[in-house]
Amino acid sequence: MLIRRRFGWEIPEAAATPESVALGRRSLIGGAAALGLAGSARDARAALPAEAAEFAGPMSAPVDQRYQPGRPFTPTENVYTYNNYYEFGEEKGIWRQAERLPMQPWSITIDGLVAKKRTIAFEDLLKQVTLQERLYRHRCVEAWGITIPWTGFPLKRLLEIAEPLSAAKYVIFYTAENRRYMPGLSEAWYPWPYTEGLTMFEAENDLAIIAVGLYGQKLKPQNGGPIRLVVPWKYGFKSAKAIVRVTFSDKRPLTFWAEVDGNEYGFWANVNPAVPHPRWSQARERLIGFDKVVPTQIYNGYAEWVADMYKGIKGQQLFR
Ligand SMILES: Nc1nc2c(c(=O)[nH]1)N[C@H]1C(S)=C(S)[C@@H](COP(=O)(O)O)O[C@H]1N2
Ligand SMILES: [Mo]
Repeated sequence: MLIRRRFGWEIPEAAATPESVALGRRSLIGGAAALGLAGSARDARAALPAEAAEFAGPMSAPVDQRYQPGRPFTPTENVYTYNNYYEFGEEKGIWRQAERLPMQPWSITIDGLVAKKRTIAFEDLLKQVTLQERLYRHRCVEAWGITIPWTGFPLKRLLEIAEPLSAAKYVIFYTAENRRYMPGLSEAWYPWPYTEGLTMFEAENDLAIIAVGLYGQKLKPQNGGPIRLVVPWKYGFKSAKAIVRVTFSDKRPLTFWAEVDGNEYGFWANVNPAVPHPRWSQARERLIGFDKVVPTQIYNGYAEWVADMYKGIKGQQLFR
């Protein structure tokens, strides 16, 4: 039975640990060297196990100019050190632990309602796609936002590779469970593995991407490396990190946070400033790294590309 408890990332930003405290803590544990900032990247990498060091490196691609984020990029050090990743723990500062996650070898199993079940090695998948850079806003349900350049490819391309049957209505993402490296997995009240899903029509939307890079570098483990989902018009919890299995189904999956508390976190989770979370407003968001609060936009500013998908859907909680 699930006991109702308060989770770190459910706490509205005003009540959460102020970032200045996190920054202070970071400088205590080694400042720039520990962060791998310019000039010290080599030292930082030397501290990682061989697999992790090998995985670091460039992952750049031409920018898709259609999507302009409309606000400055979040400083890299904030994006690399302020994360939600419950497999590693409930705190924002799990990056040092996460950076040890071995990402080689990595493969993705494709199964369920598909022409042919199979497992593809990460590097073989990369050979079948054309990478591009997408400059996206990201809006966490906790009322904070970041702005980041992802390197990746349309999720639609993964669907072409997977060849789902026409009976498939949902695509479901299951994510890594590495007990040795992910201490959060021993918190047994969470319904591991972290699971997310989309309807097929959402998955075919051009905005939905699979990311393998960030800021022109291979995706770091704390940001979901080596491979994650990015659906920028939805609350951040939909964008599952560290994908190991993609399943096609005719049934809606029970996703991770909906299973934890379906009243607070649903399947659709589209961003809407007018629909408050049961315990806080969604009208505004704090921009991490800028000490600035801005109004939240409907569909996180992506209505032009996504609103039509939901026109015929009535009587469902589209915004939670
Ligand atoms: N596997 C997994 N994916 C996850 C999460 C998680 O805990 N585990 N957290 C989600 C949440 S709540 C957010 S806001 C984003 C955070 O991504 P970032 O740390 O790269 O900014 O990842 C999402 N994907
Ligand atoms: Mo989030």
